[in-house]
Formats: sequence, C-alpha cells, structure tokens
Amino acid sequence: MTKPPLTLYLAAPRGFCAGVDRAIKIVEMALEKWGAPVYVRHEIVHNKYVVDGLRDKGAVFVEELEDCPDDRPVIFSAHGVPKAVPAEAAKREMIYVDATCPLVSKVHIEAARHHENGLQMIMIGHEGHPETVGTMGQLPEGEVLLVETVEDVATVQVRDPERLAFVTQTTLSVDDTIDIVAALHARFPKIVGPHKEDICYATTNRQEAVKAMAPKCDAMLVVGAPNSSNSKRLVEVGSKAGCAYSQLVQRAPDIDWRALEGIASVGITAGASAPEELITEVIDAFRDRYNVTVEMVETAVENVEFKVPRVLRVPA
Ligand code: 0CJ
Ligand code: F3S
Repeated sequence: MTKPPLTLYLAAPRGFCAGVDRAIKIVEMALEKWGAPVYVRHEIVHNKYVVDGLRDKGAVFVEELEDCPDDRPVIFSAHGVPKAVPAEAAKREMIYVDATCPLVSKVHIEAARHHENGLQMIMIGHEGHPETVGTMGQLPEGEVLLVETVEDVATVQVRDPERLAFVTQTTLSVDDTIDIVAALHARFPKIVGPHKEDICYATTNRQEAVKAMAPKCDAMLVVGAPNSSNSKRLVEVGSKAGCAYSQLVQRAPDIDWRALEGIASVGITAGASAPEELITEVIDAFRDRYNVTVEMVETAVENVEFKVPRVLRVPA
C-alpha cells in the first residue's frame, strides 16, 4: 500500500533548554556522587519520561521536603522553591542541591532587591504553578500580589501605587504578557520592572519558531506534558498563529490519527522539558503512516549553557 505524502515541519529551537539540561544533569551527578536514593522535591522538570528515567536510576520524587529523610541528599526542581525550603533543609542539616534554573534565580534576586528598596511586588504568573509559588515565596507573605490577566490588573489592591515593582514567570505567553505589562504601566505609571518582562530566551525562541511554522501547517503537535506551562503556551501560540488544530501530546500513542485524516502538513515542536527521544518517536510514528518529507523551520540558534553547582564539580 502506498503511503500518502506529508510535509513535516520541525521547529527549531524546540525541546530542552539550558536550565532543563542542567537540572537533569544535577540529578544524574548527585546519584553518581552520593549513590541512591537521592530525593528530588517536585518533578525535576515537568516530563514523566524524564522523571521515570531518573527514578529508574534511584531518584525518589516527593512533593514536600517533609517527605525526605534528614540523611539523604535532596534536589530542588528547576522551577525554584520558596525561601523557606532551603532554610528548612539547612536547619535539618541536610545535603541539598538547588537545580532552580539560573534565569529563575535571577528573578528571585530582582524581587528581593525591589523588596529591600521598599517596593511592593506584583507577579505576573499562573496561580499555583511551582515557579510562581517559588518566586512569591522569596518574600514574606502578602508582599507579592499575583496577577494572571489584564482584568486582574484592574482590580488588584496595592498598598501604595507609587511604590510598586513587577516580575513575571519565565514561561508565559510573550504576547499575552505584553498586554498585562501595558495594563500595569497604564494603571501604575511609577511601577518599575524588567526592560520588558522576565520570560526566558528559551520560551521566547520556541514561541517565535511556532509563530513562523503554524501558518504553513494543517495541524501542529507540541510534545510536552499537561503540567508544563511553557509547552501549553506553545499550543496556544500555534492556534493563535493560524493553525486551527494545535495539540499537546506526551508521546506517539497520544496522537489522534482520526483527527489528522486528510492533512498534508504537520508542524512539530516540543516544550523545554521534552526530550528529543520523544520527538523522534513522534516523527517515526508519522513515517510509519505517511511518506514524510521533513522541513526545518529555524528562527534562532541557541548556544546557552549553565554550569552545575560547584558541589557536583568537585570529587566526593
Ligand atoms: O519553570 C521553569 C524554570 C521551566 C522549566 C522547564 O519546563 P517545565 O515544563 O518543567 O516547566 P514549566 O511548567 O514552568 O514550563
Ligand atoms: Fe530556565 Fe527558561 Fe528553561 S527559565 S529552565 S531556560 S524554560
């Protein structure tokens, strides 16, 4: 039987960012240095395949520090943790390694600096997301107000409109955030903050590639997990940029082949926490069913790398 032709557009950049790469390396190197079990507070990155692979090597994933014993090392996930978490680990004299992405730590430092200058903080982020919880948890309760939408900006109750600063989650939609920042500046002309927002290079680049790719595609698949903020944003960006069928898939078996009937082109990308193996698995599933021609849609070249913490670079 002859297979139907299909153009497969592959976004670049896609998949792992420097912070995810570093966080996974931290767990692997900790296992080498200290042996199993090494505890990890929260999924190191939001990907089941990555987490399962590390669990097989001896990592134990827990949600809270209180679920860890005192005498085993613990690693904090790439998304960051409230200040109380390392403080508690230190109090319990635990060995801990912070795998918070350096670009998230940078936001933590900014928030602390504004607070020291007496400014009340507004965070643009998603309620309950670990990065938002971690960044808000850098400052005392009530010092960081959360806004998720332009509508929230209209109703947020601040202490003093003249003494405000803002930070953002690193994985937001670039376009939605422009509107929220504009609303903040309009309501609070004195508010201080980053030049634009705190969205990281990886989030920005993956959204740009999707914008370039989406208008060419009959359908778009984003390889990523349902709890991955940056992956979900790529699905939204795909729909908004003109690809009506834009879907998140964790792995090849999730592809809804019936929904793809009659298509001639598919765009594929992946969130920052999705390993390339899973992208290859999805591409191979298309090759099984179609006569595939692959075309790259490259909008940026990345060469960012982050060092692992010193404790893992020196011999035991
Ligand atoms: O929060 C981060 C520093 C991004 C980590 C990588 O992506 P992921 O999917 O684990 O996390 P998000 O839900 O934040 O996108
Ligand atoms: Fe860091 Fe951005 Fe990746 S904040 S973990 S480089 S998605």
